[in-house]
Amino acid sequence: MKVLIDDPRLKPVLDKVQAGERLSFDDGVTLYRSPDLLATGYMANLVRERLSGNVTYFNVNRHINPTDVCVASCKMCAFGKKARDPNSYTMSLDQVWETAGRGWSEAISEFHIVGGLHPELTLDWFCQMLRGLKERFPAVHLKAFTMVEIAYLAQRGKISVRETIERLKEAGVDSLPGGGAEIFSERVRRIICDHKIDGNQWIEVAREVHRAGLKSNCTMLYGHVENEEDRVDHLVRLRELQDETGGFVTFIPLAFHPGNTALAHVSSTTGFMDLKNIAVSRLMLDNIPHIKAYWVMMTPRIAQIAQRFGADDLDGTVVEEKIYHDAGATTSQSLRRAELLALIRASGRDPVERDTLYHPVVRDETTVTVLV
Ligand code: V47
Repeated sequence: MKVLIDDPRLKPVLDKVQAGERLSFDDGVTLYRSPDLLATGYMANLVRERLSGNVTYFNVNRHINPTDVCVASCKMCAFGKKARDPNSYTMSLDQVWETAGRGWSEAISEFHIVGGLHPELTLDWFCQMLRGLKERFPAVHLKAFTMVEIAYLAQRGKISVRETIERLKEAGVDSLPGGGAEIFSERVRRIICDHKIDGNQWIEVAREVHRAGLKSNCTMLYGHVENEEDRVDHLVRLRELQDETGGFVTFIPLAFHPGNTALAHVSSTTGFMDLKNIAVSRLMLDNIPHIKAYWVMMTPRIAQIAQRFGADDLDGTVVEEKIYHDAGATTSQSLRRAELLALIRASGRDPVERDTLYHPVVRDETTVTVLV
């Protein structure tokens, strides 16, 4: 089929995409530098439809952030606070369990649990938290702890990363979210998050997680001080690990929100940039099944368009979001299931409710069945 391309530099990339060939580092940089968003989106949509057809996935989930106390001081983060800060909080176990149940209905299939690097909460405390959640909500999938939190718990407990993961798995962790990856480039990490594990360590923890038989997501934070090469390097390193382990389920490009951070002078990302990141990641990450347009971060309006630029997932109802709202996000803190359905249908896609690992969820008025 003849495809209209404004930017002739994209022609060799189009040939590869049409032939189902892997794109190179240089192709990634070319895509990022090209102003031809429509051609990039066309190619990403081709790949997206090869993988997921006309379906867009979503889930019914709730975020829980047990504490915002964090020993790191990442310049890109508005969420973490010092323990001495009167505005910081740390939930008791009872409060975590009570928060999980607040507004809870049979519908919720996932708790997404992440928090700061708290200097006093131990691995045992988190294992108790997980056991308590499983006892109270046995059908809910626990997607918990970023690679950064795992590394910190291991370091504090003076045990290996492998043992830390095994203990959390035994206590009830079902999979891991993709946060904390930011951008792997050392130059950039020194500026935005020099207090936490480096890119190689993030990859190493993810490798251990996958070796332990757990799936995880992965992310990339863009729109701060990184350049095109940094982004492509990040994507290629995730792609390499995925070739090795196959453990990543979904990739989520995260737009930097500068509000209330030490990088408040940085301009917010544009809709153009948000769509470009969705499209380029779909094209580069040929071995990761799903690309998520996280509506909290990119607004429901852009997330809706993203479904035609490479994304096949919109995340979920979320219910209570803190990390982006602390950094000035103006989106709502939750969407109802019916709103997600309407958003997806209005862009001509077929909504499919999924659980965390993409098994379709079937509902009638009172029960939820996960088709495995
Ligand atoms: O880890 C922190 C990033 C992440 C800011 O796995 C910021 O399904 C923008 O990882 N501006 C948390 N981003 C969100 C996240 C996530 C979201 C939805 C789904 C999944 C999943 C994962 O947000 C953090 C960090 O990388 N972040 N501060 C900020 N100011």
